Amino acid sequence: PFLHKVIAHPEFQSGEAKTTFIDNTPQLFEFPKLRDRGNKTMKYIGEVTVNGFPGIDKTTKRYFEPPRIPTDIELREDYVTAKNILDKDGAKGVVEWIKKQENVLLTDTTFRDAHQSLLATRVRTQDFKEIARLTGEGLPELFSSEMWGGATFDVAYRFLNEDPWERLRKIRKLMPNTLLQMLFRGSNAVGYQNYSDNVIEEFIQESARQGIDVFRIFDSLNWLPQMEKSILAVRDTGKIAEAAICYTGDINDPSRPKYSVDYYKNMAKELEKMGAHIIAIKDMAGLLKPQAAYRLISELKATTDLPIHLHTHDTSGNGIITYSAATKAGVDIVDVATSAMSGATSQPSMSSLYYALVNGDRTPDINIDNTQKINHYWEDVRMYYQPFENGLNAPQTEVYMHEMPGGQYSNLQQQAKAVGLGHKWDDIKKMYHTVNLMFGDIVKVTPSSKVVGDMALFMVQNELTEEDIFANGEELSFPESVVTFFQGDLGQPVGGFPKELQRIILKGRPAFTERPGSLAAPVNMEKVKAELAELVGYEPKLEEVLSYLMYPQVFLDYRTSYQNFGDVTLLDTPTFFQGIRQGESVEVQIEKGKTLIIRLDEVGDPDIEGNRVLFFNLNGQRREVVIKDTS
Ligand code: 3PY
Ligand code: ZN
Repeated sequence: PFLHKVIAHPEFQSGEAKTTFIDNTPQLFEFPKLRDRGNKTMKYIGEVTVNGFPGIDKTTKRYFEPPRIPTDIELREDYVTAKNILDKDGAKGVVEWIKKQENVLLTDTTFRDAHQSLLATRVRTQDFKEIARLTGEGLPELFSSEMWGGATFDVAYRFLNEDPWERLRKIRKLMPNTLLQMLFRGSNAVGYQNYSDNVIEEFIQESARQGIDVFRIFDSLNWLPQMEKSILAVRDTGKIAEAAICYTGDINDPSRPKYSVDYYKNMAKELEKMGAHIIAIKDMAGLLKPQAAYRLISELKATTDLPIHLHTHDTSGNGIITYSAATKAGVDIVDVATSAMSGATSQPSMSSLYYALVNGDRTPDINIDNTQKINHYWEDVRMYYQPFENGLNAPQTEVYMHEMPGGQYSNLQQQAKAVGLGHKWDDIKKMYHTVNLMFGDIVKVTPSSKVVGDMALFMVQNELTEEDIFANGEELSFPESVVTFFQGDLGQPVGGFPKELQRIILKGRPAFTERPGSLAAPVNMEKVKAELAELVGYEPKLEEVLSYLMYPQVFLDYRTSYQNFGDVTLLDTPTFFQGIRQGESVEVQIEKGKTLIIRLDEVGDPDIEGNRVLFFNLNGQRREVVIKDTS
């Protein structure tokens, strides 16, 4: 019947139909398009139903009540948000506005660092979409929402079959009056290696164009030359350049003089000179103890006129005390997460901080009832992701020993499990500490923290001690990331590389001390675009070229998965991770007013090649899908 309608159409009959025929008469093509989307969606559901999702036990399906979506968020009419000020008065206007605030301001990290640090970055766009608008409307006083960058870019493609740019666009639309903030790894952008300067600039421009307002820029070794291009590129877009100083060590510990108060003060001054609008202290592991926080923030406030934004992780359980001390010392903004997604390796809780400061000085100006209501939603949604929990549900003061970033903790744990070293996790944490000292006590944050993690895994896996490395290192073949790190690929660590270890690891290979970006030729974007067009079979958008430059194989795999399964972001999370069982049905809203109702009637036995026929019912029509059972 579909073909008959097309053939019978006068334009088709006239023999003049061009490709615009499809655009001009979409109603004729709707049915097959819908059918195609239905087939792809059933293929995905069939695939997870039969073969499971990586990291999730497929034998016992878990069922959930729908999350509590708040229905009675109180609105604050006419409130002028930080985003409204940016759009009207620019970055300078926002800086002036921050300085005028009496209360401590909040950044909500629920959409980025919180789930990166608790749930291996696995929270899906579908679950943000449900709550984003209510968060923007219910918490207009927030300075910003951190919702992009860091590991979210890579994990979206790699594990969630999602396009991170699409996530950005969706959240942008749902939160028009909230500053959207991203974490940007300086010359490493959202990757693990250095990129040419023009790639960094293009990435920043495109991210700003698509909705990022605040770029938190850091370098994984605190090496200033790696940050300058990014700061300037952000300034050029008119958005806010927040330059971050990574905090490590302990300024109050006289036995660790390398990272002293003066070290941080000097860095702040340099970043101010480079053009930063805001200075962030990025305490990625949660090492900043309360009294050190008071001292550091007081000294920084006396050093620079720029606002200070403090980021910590609550791994030790001391986060709220640290923020309370920092607030007393005059910190302008602190990073918190909704309670159900806070604590442990994540940020301290937004509502705990509110109550810690209520009826006193500088209490955050938020609607605490709205905060609680939004938190109910997250209490429920977090359950979906239970298989990705890192198991750390109590304070762990051991972090002061291993100094592992909150965002790395769950990732390295997964990496260890993947190579069969899950049971050696305690040894790996100790080795991480040893490796840091062997490397000369470096700043550890993505990607430098990954190098330390790779080396620690390598040593535990091969049962090597520090002495073994120095005695027999010539015969060992070190992980690639370790070799390129010692060559200078990530830049120069504070105080330089330890010479003897560098000699052992490089085995005569050259090392350089120049900024890697200054050695790399600019990337010919047109050429890369043509290369990608060849691979995907259509003219890619700039954002796709950038994704391909950051993660070539991951991006191509995502495209293949998209070809096979279509837009899987539309599935609810329990179905996405676990599929459906015989007799169950699921509704997938693919567009406003267009819903697929998919029921699984029967799962056939595998044939000799392992193929199973799955009998579905799609909107009342019987359908068969063949899935290869890989078990
Ligand atoms: C990242 O770069 O992903 C981080 O979260 C660093 O803390
Ligand atoms: Zn962090």
